[in-house]
Amino acid sequence: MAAPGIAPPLPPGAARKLLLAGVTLISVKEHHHGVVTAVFGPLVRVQVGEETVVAPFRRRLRFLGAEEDLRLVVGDRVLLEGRPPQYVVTAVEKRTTVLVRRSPETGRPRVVAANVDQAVVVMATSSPEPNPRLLDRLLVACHAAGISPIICFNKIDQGTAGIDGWVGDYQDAGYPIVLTSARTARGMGALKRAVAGHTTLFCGPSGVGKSALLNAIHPGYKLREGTISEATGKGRHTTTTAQLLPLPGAGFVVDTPGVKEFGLWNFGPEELVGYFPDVARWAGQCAFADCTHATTTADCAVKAAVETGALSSRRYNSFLKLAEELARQR
Ligand SMILES: Nc1nc2c(ncn2[C@@H]2O[C@H](COP(=O)(O)OP(=O)(O)O)[C@@H](O)[C@H]2O)c(=O)[nH]1
Ligand SMILES: [Mg+2]
Ligand SMILES: [Zn+2]
Repeated sequence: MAAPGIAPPLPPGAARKLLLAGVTLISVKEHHHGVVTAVFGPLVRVQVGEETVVAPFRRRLRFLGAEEDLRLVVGDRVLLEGRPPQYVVTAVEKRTTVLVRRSPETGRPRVVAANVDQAVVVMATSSPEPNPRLLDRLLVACHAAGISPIICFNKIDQGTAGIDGWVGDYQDAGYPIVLTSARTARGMGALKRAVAGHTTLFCGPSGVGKSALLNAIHPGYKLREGTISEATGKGRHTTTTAQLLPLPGAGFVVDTPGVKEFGLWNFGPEELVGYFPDVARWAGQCAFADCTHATTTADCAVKAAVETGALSSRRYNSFLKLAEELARQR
């Protein structure tokens, strides 16, 4: 028994617990909620209510979810301390979705954006030439992230010859498709309806018209558009950082820099079939529960569908290539 007026000795660990409790108390004292709209090295732009602030972030940021990439990205919901306009970002709320790519430099996961619910994957019908293999990768990455993809073929004012041979593959797979021209505004009504009320990431190669489409959705964005070099047909990189923009009405859109490649992250070849809706449809009918739909010849419903033309051989080959790549990454 401790003598009256003298505090009993603290049990081991209690001081630390009190300290932690104290720290928690301090951090909940005066915090604000915001959403990251752009990241510039050590500073982030954050929407806090009606206000846009540029703030630094704590070196030891507290992530409230178990995240793979401990760096702030656009779309992150954050807690800030301080008083306007002197804020510091102290914590990051659990991310509901993350679109993750494997960094081509380090091989590590890099989150492109957090908390988006759908993605518009943009390809031009020409200049730059559409890249269906990259399109397949981006679609798979969206499925893996739990983000609904919409395919947008832009620049239809230049004709659709570049996609006529294979656009049907994506219709058969059940993807929503919009054909647009940011230049003539054709198809823009459908695209606007598709993004209204959602948080939508625009992704795809450089020069396909992502920024132009967003400017056509809302001219107030005044996003810089690239110029197409006549000689190479390649867009110049004008969007250098992703940014989150509020839509008039409700929702947000995210403009992203162009991607040349997109490394897949954090799932194995056996999950891939679930991310190819057209392959999955036939895989469900396959006689072998553990069929990889690749090497087996007899009774594979997927291979049979390719042979009869019910499943696109181009999509099937894309599936095989990605499955091999994922198996190598093991
Ligand atoms: N002909 C045509 N050109 C377009 C269209 N959309 C964008 N562009 C042009 O394509 C170039 C690249 O556009 P940009 O929006 O910067 O592409 P991003 O890199 O995907 O953001 C610019 O010169 C745009 O004017 C379109 O629908 N038709
Ligand atoms: Mg751009
Ligand atoms: Zn099979």
